[in-house]
Amino acid sequence: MKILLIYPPVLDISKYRNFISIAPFPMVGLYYLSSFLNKFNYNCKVYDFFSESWDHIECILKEEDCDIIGINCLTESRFSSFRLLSLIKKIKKDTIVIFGGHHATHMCDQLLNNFNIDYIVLGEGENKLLNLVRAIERGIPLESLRGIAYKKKGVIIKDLGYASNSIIDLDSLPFPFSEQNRELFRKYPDLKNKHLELFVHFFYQFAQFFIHLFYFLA
Ligand code: B12
Repeated sequence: MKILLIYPPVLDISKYRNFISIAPFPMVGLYYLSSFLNKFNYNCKVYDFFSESWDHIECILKEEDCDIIGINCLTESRFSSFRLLSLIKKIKKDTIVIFGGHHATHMCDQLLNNFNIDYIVLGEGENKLLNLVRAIERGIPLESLRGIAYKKKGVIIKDLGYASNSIIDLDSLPFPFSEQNRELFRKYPDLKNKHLELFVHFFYQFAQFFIHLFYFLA
């Protein structure tokens, strides 16, 4: 089974391109998932579309042959996740789409009711995604799976055992980055030359925190 895991573009790059607030560091979650699945002999690859154009993304999706696509969904980048989902459902109708990440976990009912998502993995993903992929491959009933949400005959089925299947010994996980995918880091700003911007970023985040706290307490 071939699986693609995708980070959608973050926010509107055209609007924010000069501001480092937007994910200056590569994300790690999907790389952990991919190296974990590959350890079990799946063919899993990650695309980080951090700053890619939608035309480029469409070309890559058309070229890639895969059975399952997993999409990361955070609150701030959720609209990109939804756009990616529609694109996949338009050009790769039979591909199974799985969502995961913080927004998908906590808003799973809303997402399943409003979008054509096949499955949502709730919370930590490694064991749950492996079990789900195996179940899809082998036709195992999904009711037995922990930490998965999906729709069956219009009804949402979800197992909220987020913490079940958690990996206790994190050192047992394979290292997320291989020599090949290390080159992906190229698309991120060179942090060595960005101290000032980093400072501005963290100052901005702190200021936002206190403004929210002020409004909350007032
Ligand atoms: C480190 C960090 C960052 C780093 C990322 C560095 C990195 N190497 O990943 C930086 C500084 C870049 C960053 C940026 C942002 N972050 Co941040 N970040 C975190 C933090 C502290 C840890 C994330 C992490 O690495 N976790 C470890 C990895 C292994 O876990 P993971 O990514 O969640 O992935 C696992 C599961 O979620 C799941 N999973 C995830 N995606 C998928 C997809 C599929 C298909 C499946 C099956 C499973 C799955 O499986 C993975 C493995 O178990 C979290 C807080 C937290 N405790 O998680 C906040 C957090 C994720 N960030 C948050 C926010 C808001 C942001 C920003 C929007 C901030 C901003 N205004 O710019 C940006 C947006 C980034 C983006 N791409 O959209 C929020 C998200 C809230 C939400 N509801 O979505 C969090 C939860 C903090 C919070 N409590 O507010 N962040």
